[in-house]
Amino acid sequence: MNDAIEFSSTVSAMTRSGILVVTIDNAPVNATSADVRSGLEKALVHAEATADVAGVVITGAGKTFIGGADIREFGKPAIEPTLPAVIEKIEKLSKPVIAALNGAALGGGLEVALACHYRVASSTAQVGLPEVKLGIVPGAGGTQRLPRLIGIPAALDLITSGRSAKTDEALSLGIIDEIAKADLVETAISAAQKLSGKQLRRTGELSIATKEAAEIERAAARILGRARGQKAPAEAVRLITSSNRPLAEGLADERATFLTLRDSREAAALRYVFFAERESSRVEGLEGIEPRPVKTIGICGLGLMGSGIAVAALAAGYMVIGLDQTAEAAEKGRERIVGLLERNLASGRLDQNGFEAQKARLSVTASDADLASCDLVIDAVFDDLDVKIDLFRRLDKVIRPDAVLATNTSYLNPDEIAAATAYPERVLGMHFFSPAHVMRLLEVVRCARTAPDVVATGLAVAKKLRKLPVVAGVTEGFIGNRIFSAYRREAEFLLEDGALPHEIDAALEDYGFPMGLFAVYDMAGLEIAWARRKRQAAARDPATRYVGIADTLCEMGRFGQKAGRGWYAYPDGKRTIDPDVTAIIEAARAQKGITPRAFPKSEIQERMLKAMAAEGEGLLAEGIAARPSDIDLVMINGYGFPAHRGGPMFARN
Ligand code: T1G
Repeated sequence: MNDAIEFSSTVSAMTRSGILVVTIDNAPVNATSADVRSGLEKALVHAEATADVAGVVITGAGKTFIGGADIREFGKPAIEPTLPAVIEKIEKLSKPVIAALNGAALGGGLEVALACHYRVASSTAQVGLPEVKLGIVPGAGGTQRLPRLIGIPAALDLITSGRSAKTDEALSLGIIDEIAKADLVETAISAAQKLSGKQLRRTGELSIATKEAAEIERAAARILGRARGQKAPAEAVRLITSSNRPLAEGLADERATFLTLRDSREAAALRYVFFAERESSRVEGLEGIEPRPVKTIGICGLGLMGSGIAVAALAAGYMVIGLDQTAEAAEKGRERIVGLLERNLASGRLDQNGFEAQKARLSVTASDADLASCDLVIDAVFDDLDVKIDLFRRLDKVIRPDAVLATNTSYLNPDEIAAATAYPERVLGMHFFSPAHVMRLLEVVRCARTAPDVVATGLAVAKKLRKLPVVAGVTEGFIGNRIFSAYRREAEFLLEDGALPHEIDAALEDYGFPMGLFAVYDMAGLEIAWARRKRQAAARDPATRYVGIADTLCEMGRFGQKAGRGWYAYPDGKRTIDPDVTAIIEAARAQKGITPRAFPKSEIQERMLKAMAAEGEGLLAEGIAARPSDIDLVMINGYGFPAHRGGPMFARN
């Protein structure tokens, strides 16, 4: 072993047993920045020119191999060498180049590995080409080399979903050649020694199996159907399914497509979302504040929300104590939770050991006193102020003064709940979205008297639950439901002005929402919002515009899908435009003397976006939301706003 050679400030190497071991050390994720690329290129030139170097191993420092190209360089002037140029050099080197995957090999990171002549991975590594999640396609050979290695159908699945594959799957697919049983780099060095002087397997020269034409067509159709108009998945399909052509031709097409998409609005939106997700848990005033330790979580109310929260907490490794009003109800809650765990087991998301371990960490009770050992208690009982205040007063008596109390209310004022307790500083809102074990979004609501370390605890627990936390202040509906109310209000104004529910829904689906507002409304049921409107009626300002059409539907028992009719009718469960609803809307217009007019999709979309962004401005001005990107994350992760549009605040720019 000789001295280290610095090929750049982020790339160094040592020769070990005649093999040049090149390490990329570019925190935090070893992204292939300009410095990494030039360092790699110099290392390859050195290896090629140095007689006593028989091969090369490339690996990363820390827990990541290469997290991809440096996204922060996007949109900036290109600096040579480009990643494709470095990758071509790897593939064409006359000496074996081994990729030693010490952790995540994503995007450009996997593309580097694909150009190597052999890939060995540690058992904790993961591989993927997530570029479509950034509105782009792999731009350094991924769409051309991956199909050569694993076939078109498997490449289509990985690239158009952007998902990662763990090492077992990567080995069975043929992406990697070996999982290191001993030291990773030693394993790679011996692979290089074995391949030295041998015919090297260059991925780019491999031919592509073409026998699965029908399967490929079916897969492509499915993917395009799911893309909902996004460009990147469609371009990825085109590049992968046409990869059976000369490599250079495919690479040139891929690169041109990558560069076009990279500079697109869609990619800018998804990059914005990428960094926004990493920003959301950075909260002013919490720098250096340690969260309180949480090992055991109590959950009050084991209905739909409570059982979902319990499953998320068990999956995150917490002890869970579920409380319900009676022993029967508590037992029903356990069955519901265990039922969800069994579903995870059946779908392979959980193995038998995991299932047993999670079940073992769950206990249920009908006695408040059994929550005494909890570090955090989350209320998921019926959304009624008196019910919640009574519960919090009872909990105050049994749990430790330093334990944290959280309410999952969606619309009540958590300040009023906190004020009813002995230690309001330990109360905050943790607003989960249904189903709570699936939906990523978690609004962490800071009440007027919530202590900073309690907010920090909410954020830390959210991260451990693998949720996307967004901090919100106290207002009716916090960030999400407040914007949703504005969005719903504008949609109802449009109804009076001349549009119909299916036209508004079509405009929203055309924009990229998975489902239009009125269809969502019918699915969720109209009665909860009606009850709230009735509660608010006395305080409503008669001067503000109010649309009573939804009230009329509710008075007629049209509560939505489960009632067989709402904004739509559901003969045999199928959503159908209902002329009765059109008549109700026309009558409402006539009553107000409104002359309806037709609305093109674009105008409907514009009015809806404007209403959401205007409400967002209000939230920022009131300090309820800390930054526009937090509002966008809430709407994308909680209300189906298409991520490739960036969210209502991004979209207004
Ligand atoms: N470029 C620049 N910064 C990045 C980055 C990247 N590729 N990946 C992560 N970061 C930053 C991130 O913003 C954060 O910064 C810090 O690293 C830690 O990230 C040609 C063009 C690798 C699994 O899409 O999935 O290659 O907030 O909190 O949870 O085909 O980061 O601390 O200032 O997420 O440990 C394709 C993106 C790029 C992978 C690590 N690659 N990254 O997760 O840390 S496009 C990706 C991730 C491409 C080529 C194309 C994850 C991770 P800060 P983190 P983590």
